[in-house]
Amino acid sequence: MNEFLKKVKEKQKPVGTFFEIGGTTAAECIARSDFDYIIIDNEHGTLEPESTIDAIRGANLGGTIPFVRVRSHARPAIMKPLDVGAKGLIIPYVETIEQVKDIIRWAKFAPTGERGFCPSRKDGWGCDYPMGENGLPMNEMMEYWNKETLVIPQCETRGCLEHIEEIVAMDGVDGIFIGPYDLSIGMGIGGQFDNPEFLAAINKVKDTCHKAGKFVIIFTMDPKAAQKYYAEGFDSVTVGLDINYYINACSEAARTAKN
Ligand code: 3PY
Ligand code: MG
Repeated sequence: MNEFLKKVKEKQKPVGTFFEIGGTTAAECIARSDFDYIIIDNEHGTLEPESTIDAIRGANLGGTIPFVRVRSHARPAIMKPLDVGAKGLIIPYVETIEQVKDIIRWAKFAPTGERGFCPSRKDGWGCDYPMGENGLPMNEMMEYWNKETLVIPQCETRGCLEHIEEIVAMDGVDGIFIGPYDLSIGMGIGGQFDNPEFLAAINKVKDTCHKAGKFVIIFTMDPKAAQKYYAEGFDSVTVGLDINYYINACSEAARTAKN
């Protein structure tokens, strides 16, 4: 079973952070911390396919779960992170059911979707899950990967919020990631995370996910807010960006030295 899904099912409160700094060493270091997963950010971050594979290697070495936030909904942007070993995709700015159908098409193998197959890093270039006479039949391998790699659209537009029941019900959508900044901007109440309208929206997303047997992740910059989200029943919280932890720790050390 996908390691993140296992932690969700066991109510372990998996906590993650965005990986923006880049580099195998930085990924390996953050993977040694208590974060259960990192989201290698190809949307707001600067990472490209080649730097993404390096970050995934670092995450694997340090022992954390590598997710990738993709840069677009196009086939190469969806397929490549999965081929190089991402265990799940966070898909930003989903607005329509049609978009989600396309994302599933590229991210999941048949019969759920139409993901293309080639031995690649995900399966040790065919060494980990050999095909053929002594290996797994192709259909079993596709079924394995469909379960192992998660498709997690972001709910951060009015469109996604309005269609949340249909989106969450889709076979191939494993869970939802709430992007509070963009969602609140889309609702015309940017940054008002205590606004009753915003709270009603995120609770609706959470309840809809749970009714459909899917998980829900929410982002916050504030670790204290994460405690509240777990208490309210969110399955996972992504807290902040690695880059801020780095800046803050450096500043704190310098300030302490001077005082
Ligand atoms: C948002 O809050 O819009 C996000 O996408 C979190 O990164
Ligand atoms: Mg966003």
